[in-house]
Amino acid sequence: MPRRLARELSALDGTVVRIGGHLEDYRALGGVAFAIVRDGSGTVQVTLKKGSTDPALFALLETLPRESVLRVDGTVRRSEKARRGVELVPSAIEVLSAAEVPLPLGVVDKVGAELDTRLNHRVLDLRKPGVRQVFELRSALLAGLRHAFRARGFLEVETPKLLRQGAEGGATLFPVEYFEERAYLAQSPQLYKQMLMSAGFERVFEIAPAFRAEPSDTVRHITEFTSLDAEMAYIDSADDLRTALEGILADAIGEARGALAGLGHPLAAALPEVRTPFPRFPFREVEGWLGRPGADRDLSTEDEKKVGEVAEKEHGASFYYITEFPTAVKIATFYARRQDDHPDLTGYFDLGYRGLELASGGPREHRLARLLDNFRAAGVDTAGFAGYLEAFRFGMPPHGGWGLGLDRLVWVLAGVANIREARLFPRDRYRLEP
Ligand code: AMO
Repeated sequence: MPRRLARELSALDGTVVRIGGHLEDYRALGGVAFAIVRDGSGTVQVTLKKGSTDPALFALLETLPRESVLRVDGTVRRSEKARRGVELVPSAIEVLSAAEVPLPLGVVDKVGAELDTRLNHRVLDLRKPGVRQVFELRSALLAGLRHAFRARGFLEVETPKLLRQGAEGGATLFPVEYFEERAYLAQSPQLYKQMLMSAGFERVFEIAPAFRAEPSDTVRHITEFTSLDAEMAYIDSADDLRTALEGILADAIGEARGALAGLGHPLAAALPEVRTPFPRFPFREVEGWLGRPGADRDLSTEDEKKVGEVAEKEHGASFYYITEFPTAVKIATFYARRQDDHPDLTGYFDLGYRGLELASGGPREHRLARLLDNFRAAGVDTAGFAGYLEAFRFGMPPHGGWGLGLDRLVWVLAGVANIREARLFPRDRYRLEP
């Protein structure tokens, strides 16, 4: 007999079916007993009645630990009192896998456990429907993002994650023993997405893990995150990038909202109607709001929050760009192009959402001589960058791109408290397991 899902049963009144799932709860009340079985689509009430149900089934469920995995065969019957309007009257129950007792983490407990406890026992935590919903939102968003990129002619690519050199500064590189050599885990696909511009691919995107040895223990940093990267050739200005990015986000979030709403998903309403264009605030203006005009200092977390407040209060915007980062702030970003008419400014921008940096990007330096100047200014040795630099020697179109932290986007859209909750099995300074 093929297995049916909990959500299918309301249409199957009177039918003999098989279900499978975890035993969420069992309650005996005199002559009747109720077992709640949870599968990936919801729960089923299995109703046992003294006199008509095999007494062995009562005995089995009485002693079976919560969260054990069961298979139940039975008849679907209308019931006013059951949650979905139907219950299952069992004829046979088989235990497929018994759970140990006690459970280290309750699955239906109303009392919230500490995040650390939840992450230590993440498999049990993920069984909670509210936790699973975050990943349903994530999956819907990924589908929407892929469609939005493809609709704009972007090719999805995959670049190496084992590298000889990093692109985002030595402090956050993870070294790896690589036979007789030292390699590093990729902090970003930066160098490769640019090389693909020289390869003539023109528009690429990648959704892949990025690794940063990020020692700070914050709600916004993890050591393994999913980076959503894009690169576009023949751009005329940074605004070409911003227009593409905001359009992709608006389309992807809109598609995800539609898809989730169609399923009656509780998080559909959490996805905002995204209005474009997003306001653009030049960095020099933002420095004024922060009371330090011309200071050329990068934004701290507190600064970012302040900018988010101004965007919300004065511009009614959740999403916004901070544009034209000064060269002094981006000096380590050797691949960032300085403006030809304003060499103290780059075309670099951040995408913010209510005080959180979601993405950063900008036009790249595609002229080899100037790129080498940037390496020198950044104090970065070109040894180990031969493959990257070769891409500039045989014809490189002007180009630019951005990197967006997918976990940050899911975190804020799902409305969970910590970026770790947006990943199935997060990695941070103190967590390599589970
Ligand atoms: P950047 O270093 O700003 O830029 O990273 C891009 C985006 O990635 C996310 N992010 C992180 N998310 C979680 N935990 C972390 N430790 C973490 N570090 C970064 C953020 C950030 O905005 N190569 C450039 C992009 C480009 O210019 O195309 C880059 O990596 O959301």
